[in-house]
Amino acid sequence: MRLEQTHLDELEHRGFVIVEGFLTNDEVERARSVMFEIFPTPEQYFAGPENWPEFECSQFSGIRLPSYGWDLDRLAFHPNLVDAAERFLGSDDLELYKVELWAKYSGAVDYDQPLHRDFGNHTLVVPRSDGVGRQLTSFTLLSDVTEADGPTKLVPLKYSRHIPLGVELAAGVWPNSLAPGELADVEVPVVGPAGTMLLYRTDVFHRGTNFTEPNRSRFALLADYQARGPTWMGKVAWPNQATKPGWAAMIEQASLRERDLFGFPRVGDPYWDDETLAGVQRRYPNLDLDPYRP
Ligand SMILES: O=C(O)CCC(=O)C(=O)O
Repeated sequence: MRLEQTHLDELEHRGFVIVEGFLTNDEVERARSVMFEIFPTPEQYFAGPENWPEFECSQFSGIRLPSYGWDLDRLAFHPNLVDAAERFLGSDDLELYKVELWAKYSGAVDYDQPLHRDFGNHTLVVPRSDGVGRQLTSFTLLSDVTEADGPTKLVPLKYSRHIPLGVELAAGVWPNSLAPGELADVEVPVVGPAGTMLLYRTDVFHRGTNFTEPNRSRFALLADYQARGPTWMGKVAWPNQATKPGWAAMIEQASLRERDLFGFPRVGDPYWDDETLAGVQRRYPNLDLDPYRP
């Protein structure tokens, strides 16, 4: 679904927007079949949680970085997500600065988090209040999420604008300066069917929450965007992922524009010469390099 201007206005003023039906059912089903090659299905997991001790290490141990497989990879640069990022960030020169696939299973670990703002580990400084040079973070739900499924909870900006940016970080407390329970009465849970999109600003207080029933699970793909340029913002260094299985296949299948989102050298960049073309072709044997030839 292409986002309406009203969605982007809500993102701007409330600090987040929850969009049901962002993905088609077919897109969800294809992504889930790739995902369950990576993670156990709920049925597999709950048949023997002791077989999957890796999910018990920490609440973040269910996070996998790309590449996953095309039908899942493509959700990180879904045309309607890129379109929303372009419109919200006011630029078509975008950088996809983080992608994570996150599986959570009830009972594996304590998933509760304090309220925090994501800019703490997405920038070296603080976001500008006029929005210049800002970032956009997203969760695409890949399972149905109810109140029992550990939904993300967010605080509309109007309840937190009075809390100066950076106080929690200056105090050296990650990631929260709010007392437990503070603002709990105004938290909004991100519930919805698989295929729902959450977009939020990095200056919005939010938190992960615990499952409240057994045998529940939650799966989501997180993809974050910023306009290319500032050296003080980001999260994942793509070259550090580029030797992973599936990476070459993803880059080969991606369009010129999609490769650009990862920072791949552009058409016309002086990087390209006969030697680099030959080397890149060896590294990505199925990549059509013709557009890059000087
Ligand atoms: O998983 C979630 O629902 C939120 C996680 C989160 O906010 C974080 O880890 O920073």
